[in-house]
Amino acid sequence: MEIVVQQGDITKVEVDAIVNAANRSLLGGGGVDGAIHSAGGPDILAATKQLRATTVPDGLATGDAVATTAGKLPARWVIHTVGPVYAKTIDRRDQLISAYRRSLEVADELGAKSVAFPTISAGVYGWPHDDAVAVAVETVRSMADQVAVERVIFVPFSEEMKARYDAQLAD
Ligand code: AR6
Repeated sequence: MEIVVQQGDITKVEVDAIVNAANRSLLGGGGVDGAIHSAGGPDILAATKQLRATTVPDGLATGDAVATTAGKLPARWVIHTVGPVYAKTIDRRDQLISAYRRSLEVADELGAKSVAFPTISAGVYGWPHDDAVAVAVETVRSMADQVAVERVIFVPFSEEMKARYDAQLAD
């Protein structure tokens, strides 16, 4: 598996699947979730509503992932995952690891060869940036031989986050 970093807007990345840092409702929000729904158009929301009406009536569990169409985005699928909200006194790191693992497993089931990830939980959900990037890189690396995904693209929004990925990947 090739792992690369490409700073910018994940909605513009040409890949088989882009991962969305969604919330349990799957019905949209701010941050990267809002950007994906607004760039991808209404087909994505129609598909997540359909999931809520069928397979995940109570919403998606934190750490799990599901796929929908990518609508007008230059990708075939959006894989919606839900990272944990950061809390100083509760260790939710396993849920963050699970969000990456399940996203890659769903990508593998779809037959996606290239997958782009935002930094899950690092925005509204408040995860410390250094650890958010460490979990992202460690988890994807640990799964490299378990999935047929050939290329993972980490897409940091800011230069500060790009530098963190570069440092983590150089280790
Ligand atoms: N491309 C790449 N990265 C982005 C983009 C973009 N277009 N926009 C933001 N980021 P967040 P979370 C970065 O808050 O912390 C939503 O309301 C951002 O700078 O999007 O998992 C959901 O509905 C940060 O580094 O996701 C949930 O309610 C990273 O993406 C909640 O936010 C993740 O920030 C999820 O919070």
